[in-house]
Amino acid sequence: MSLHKNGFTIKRVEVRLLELPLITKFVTGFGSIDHKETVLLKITNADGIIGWGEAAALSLPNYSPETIQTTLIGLKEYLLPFVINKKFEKPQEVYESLSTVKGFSFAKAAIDCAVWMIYSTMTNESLSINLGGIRKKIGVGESIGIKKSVEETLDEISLRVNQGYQRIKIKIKPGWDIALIEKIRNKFPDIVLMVDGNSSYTLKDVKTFEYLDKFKLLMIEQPLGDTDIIDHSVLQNKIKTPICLDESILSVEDARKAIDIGACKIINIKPGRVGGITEGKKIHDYCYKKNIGVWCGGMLESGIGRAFNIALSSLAGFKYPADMSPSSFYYKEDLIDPTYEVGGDGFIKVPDVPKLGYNIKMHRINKYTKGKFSIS
Ligand code: OSB
Ligand code: MG
Repeated sequence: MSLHKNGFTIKRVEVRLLELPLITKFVTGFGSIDHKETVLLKITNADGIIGWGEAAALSLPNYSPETIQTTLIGLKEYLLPFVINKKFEKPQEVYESLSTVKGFSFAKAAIDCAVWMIYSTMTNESLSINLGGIRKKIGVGESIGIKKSVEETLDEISLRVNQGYQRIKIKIKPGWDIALIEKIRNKFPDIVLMVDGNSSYTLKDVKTFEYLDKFKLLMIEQPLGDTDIIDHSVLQNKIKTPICLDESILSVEDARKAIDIGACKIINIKPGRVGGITEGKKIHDYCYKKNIGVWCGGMLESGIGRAFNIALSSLAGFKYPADMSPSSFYYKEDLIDPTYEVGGDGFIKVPDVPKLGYNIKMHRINKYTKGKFSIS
């Protein structure tokens, strides 16, 4: 630990915009993702140690107000000027130093994660160990988008269940819900099943959710609007199935308020949505104390972003499987090689080596880069 007793100074930051072609498009209650733009950040410290981070915002402001384009502006104009040439003692301080900038969670997450990777190199311990993780492997599930037909959905479920995925999450929207879930339950009475509404319902749809109660769903994720935590508490009072919040929770303070008013029983923690793994761990720690279950969601990140999701998921309170839709289903090639591997038991091994824990493929990053700039 002596290496970091003098802290570290962020000397250079390179920002890249990538476009990763999607083999399969991903359709949700908020719209369709046809190609995946993503932002990668490479931070170099004064000792030449490198850290990578990913801002996996979406191209359109449908899931969150931040988009790939505003991430780039946020990094360049508001966030990177705060950290460049500054000296920090602990990785958490970097995220804290950005607190006067509101929003830009995905951009902040990229910085935060890159700094944790540098810290992992400095301490010569894995990301998981640095975060206080205890799990050696994490359970995973798939998030299945809205398909053209029920049959296609059933086929996808069969495939993943046979591959070992521990739970199946189905995207729903008004008109693509009860009939679908009924058919899924008829064919798969015992699988661990949940749904995600991606904010596409309102309290006018209470009956739909009362009806869904009979399908033994593990949870219902973000049925109502992102700012509707009061309405979520009304809905939670009317149904037995636990509500899990995704879009509504951007910070540990949001988590505290949602839990206090009974808006949810479970929280989906995504490093990108909450500003990184520093804030993600805070939300975890708070929920752990309150006995609120958490799990790690995804944003179809490349393997670079996924590496941080996996490390975070190794904390004790991550008691439900993480969203880890298979890389090979969406991407012809990942930016890490080999990519994370889901075993037949539905677990991914948590890397026990320092840095990212996976090999970054620089030629692939270069191949998919559409633009870049750097600050030093
Ligand atoms: O709501 O969880 C979501 C992807 C993009 C935007 C929102 C969501 C998702 C997913 C993907 O469900 C899950 C994954 O990354 O495997
Ligand atoms: Mg969700």
